[in-house]
Amino acid sequence: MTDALIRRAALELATARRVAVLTGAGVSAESGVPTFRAAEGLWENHPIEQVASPQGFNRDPQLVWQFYNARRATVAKVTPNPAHHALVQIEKRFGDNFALITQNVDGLHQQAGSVNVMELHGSLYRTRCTGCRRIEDRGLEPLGEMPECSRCGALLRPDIVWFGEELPQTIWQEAIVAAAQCDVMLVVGTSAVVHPAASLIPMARRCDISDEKSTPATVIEVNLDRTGASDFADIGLYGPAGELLPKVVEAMD
Ligand code: BV8
Ligand code: ZN
Repeated sequence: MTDALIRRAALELATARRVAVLTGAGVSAESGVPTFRAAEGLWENHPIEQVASPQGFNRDPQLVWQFYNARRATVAKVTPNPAHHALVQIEKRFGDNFALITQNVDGLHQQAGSVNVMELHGSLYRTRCTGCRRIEDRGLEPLGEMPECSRCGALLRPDIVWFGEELPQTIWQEAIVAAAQCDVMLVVGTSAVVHPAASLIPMARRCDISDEKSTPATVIEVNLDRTGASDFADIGLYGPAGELLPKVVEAMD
């Protein structure tokens, strides 16, 4: 059953003009990066509002930095997996007609070689000053318990979009255009719970009426299980992305 679905997915991709990909934590799972909502996931041990909200940061910035320093240390030790590499292969085939929209903050897509990456929720690599708002790429070096700005001395925060915070508007607008104009949207490793990122999937189905081709995009979901996005998916490939995506790419040739 899966082989036939893989061939169908490969055919849809091979005949597409524009491809958009939406990834979530599941695409990094086989690299060893914990996801959020699985058992033992990140949110199980760290209530969201405590460590991924501005209120939580204002209440206990040290706890928040502990959470993010630990995630930076984890990501520093892992490498991209075959799912990341398969997406690089697809981008190479489509060039400028390819957009990779990620909810992930681990930088593994870029490390694998993806170029057109839209980070909807920021990056573990960057800090933002709570005083002068300077944004810096600090790699994944340890930042200390309460890192301060070298320019104004104010407390730094991760340059990450927390719950209740707006997404970076330029990137969000680019993601909307990519979703509306694509012929195929590949949705990989997301529970499709978080908005507005998850709304890109129905957006792709509705298509971009200003575009000459007004057919809705074909949505292909790659996930271990069915999710809230599955109802929008024309093709569902259920299993590890690190195994399925390379097979789809291989079948595209
Ligand atoms: C905003 C940074 C307004 C943190 C993140 C009620 C209904 C709808 C929406 C809301 C609501 N109440 C509140 C909201 C809004 C809220 C929201 O969506 N809440 C959810 C929880 C209901 N959204 C917001 O607050 C957003 N902001 O709305 O602002 C606004 C507007 C204008 C002006 C001011 C304000 C901000 C959302 C961003 C929050 N930040 N990340 C950090 O990362 O440290 S979100 C967080 O969840 C991560 O970014 C993560 O990427 C994202 C989504 O999770 P997933 O990536 O999907 O990960 P998850 O673990 O859930 O799932 C993994 C999947 O992979 C699973 O399906 C699993 O089966 C699969 N998988 C596992 N292994 C594999 C695999 N698949 C394939 N292969 C494998 N090997
Ligand atoms: Zn500063």
